[in-house]
Amino acid sequence: MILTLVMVLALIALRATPAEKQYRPGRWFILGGGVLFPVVILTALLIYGFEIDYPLFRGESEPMNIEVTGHQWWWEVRYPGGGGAEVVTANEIHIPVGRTVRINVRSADVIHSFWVPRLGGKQDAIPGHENSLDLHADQPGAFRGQCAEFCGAQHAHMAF
Ligand SMILES: [Cu+2]
Repeated sequence: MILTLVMVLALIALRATPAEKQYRPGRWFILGGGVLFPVVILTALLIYGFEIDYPLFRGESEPMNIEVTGHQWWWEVRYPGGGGAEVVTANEIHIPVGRTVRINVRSADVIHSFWVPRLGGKQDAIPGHENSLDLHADQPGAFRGQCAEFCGAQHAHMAF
């Protein structure tokens, strides 16, 4: 909208006759269009931007960690217990809604790829190396995951 306004004013200026070009707007035009207008618009955009960004900053200090290890052909899931017993599941990951969960991905044999399409991108599970990725579920539900790296004969069954 502002671009259109500027373009229209530029066109008017370009098409002006020499007599019209002698016109000098008052000080109000310079102060209004050159100072007041940008300050008001940029302040409004700044506030709007903070509104959008705020959820990103509201920050959970420490994300919940879940250790996931790829095996031929299943996923081992460990929930490190803070002082309590460690919980281990296979091919099933339970995460809280509305909280960022850090998935630490490893492999016990070949390269796999951890992927829950509706919650985030892919992360490779590489033998001897740990990768991590953050998942965030905004709504409760069941989200299918799949190994996204061909890892052997039963690769297609490596879902979670
Ligand atoms: Cu796999």
